[in-house]
Amino acid sequence: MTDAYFPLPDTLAILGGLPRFNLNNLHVNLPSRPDREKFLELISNCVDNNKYTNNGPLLEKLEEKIAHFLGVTNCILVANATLGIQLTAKAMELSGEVIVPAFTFIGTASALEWQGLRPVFCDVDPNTHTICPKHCRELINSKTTAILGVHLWGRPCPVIELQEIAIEYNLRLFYDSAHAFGCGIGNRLLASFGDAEIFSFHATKAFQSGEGGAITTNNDALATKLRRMRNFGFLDFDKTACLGINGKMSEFHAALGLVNFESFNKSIEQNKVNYNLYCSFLSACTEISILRYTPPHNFHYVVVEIRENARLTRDELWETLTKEGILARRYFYPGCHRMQPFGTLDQYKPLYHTDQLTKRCLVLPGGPNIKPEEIALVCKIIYKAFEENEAIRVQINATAKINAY
Ligand code: T4K
Repeated sequence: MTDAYFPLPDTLAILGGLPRFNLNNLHVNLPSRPDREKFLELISNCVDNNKYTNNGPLLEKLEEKIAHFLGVTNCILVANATLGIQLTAKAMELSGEVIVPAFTFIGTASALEWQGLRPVFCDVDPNTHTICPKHCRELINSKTTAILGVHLWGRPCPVIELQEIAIEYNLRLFYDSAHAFGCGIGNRLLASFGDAEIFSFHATKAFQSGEGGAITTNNDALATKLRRMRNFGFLDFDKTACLGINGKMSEFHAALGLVNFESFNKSIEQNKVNYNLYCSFLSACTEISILRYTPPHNFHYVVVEIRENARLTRDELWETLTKEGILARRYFYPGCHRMQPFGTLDQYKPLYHTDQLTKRCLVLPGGPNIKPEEIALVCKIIYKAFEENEAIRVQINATAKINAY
């Protein structure tokens, strides 16, 4: 590492220096930028054709492209992944309890609760961060009707073991694939495992349509039901087949999706370059480890784990970075089992590995738009923070005491 490339901060902001990113904060997963001209052209077509939503041509085109790309029979675009999970749970007529990892975004668990289902929180494998099949088995009882695995950070769940459990206990199995667009196992992309998979196309995701999501499945009957349910249950004008809701994606969102779809491969190539830069810059840092990905992967989340014996805790490092304008995120602290309405910070059912990981993980600014020099500076600040651990701890403790009065 050369100092010309890494302008060494004299004094860290937490110790009184100037924040390095004071003009423009550095965010996690900044949205990928669409080709403006193509996007505006599609939007302008919507206006010319007076077609804004309800199974429009852009939505149909995007569904077709995604299904083909992911190698799955059906892609049902929806307004967002949270609604996608709700629709899928409803369409599969789940009841009682659904086993789900607690180490995930709160939306995964809320979607179940919103459907009147009881999320039963499962621990995760500390190496993969995905649902632990052994613990999953222990949680099954007569009220269990399904397992909802989460391909966290785009790392695949143990799909074969989960399928075996589902068959053995006659459970439905579906996946929250919010992070996992373009990720896979061997040469099979995630999309067709279990009964269905649900992707998020939120602005902060590797593939984004502003807001949006997709349900993918090889089960044609389930897909037909989902398409109806997404549109109030309509079968035809004036005729409904089932209970439905408004879960549709608009043509504007589909337009953004179509444009971003064209540049998706380029965008994840850039993610990979940026991710590899982090890996090489931080390779000498013995206090943190970067979560590794096996291709095919979108390399979208740059997740580090702060080791137990590190000179700063995760929260101390997080506070130090935040003061510099580096808005790293503590996803998914403190775990759904310790968040309302499922539990509180003090009252919760402990989950050993989840409780460890939610205290140790930090997501660093990444995505396709971050510049190499920004990555370099983030890494330099991380090294410096560990070196200055004592002063940082004194400062954080002093601030905490002042705030307590
Ligand atoms: N399952 C999992 C495992 C998930 O992670 C998620 C969503 C879901 C299910 C549900 O999917 P959706 O129903 O949303 O489709 C964000 C996202 O809102 C959420 O979609 C995502 N996971 C979660 C991990 O992150 P916040 O509250 O952390 O987002 P926010 O607004 O702080 O944005 C993150 C950063 O991105 C900011 O630092 C600024 C930047 N940003 C964000 C937006 C929206 C921009 O620069 N421009 C933007 O337009 O939840």
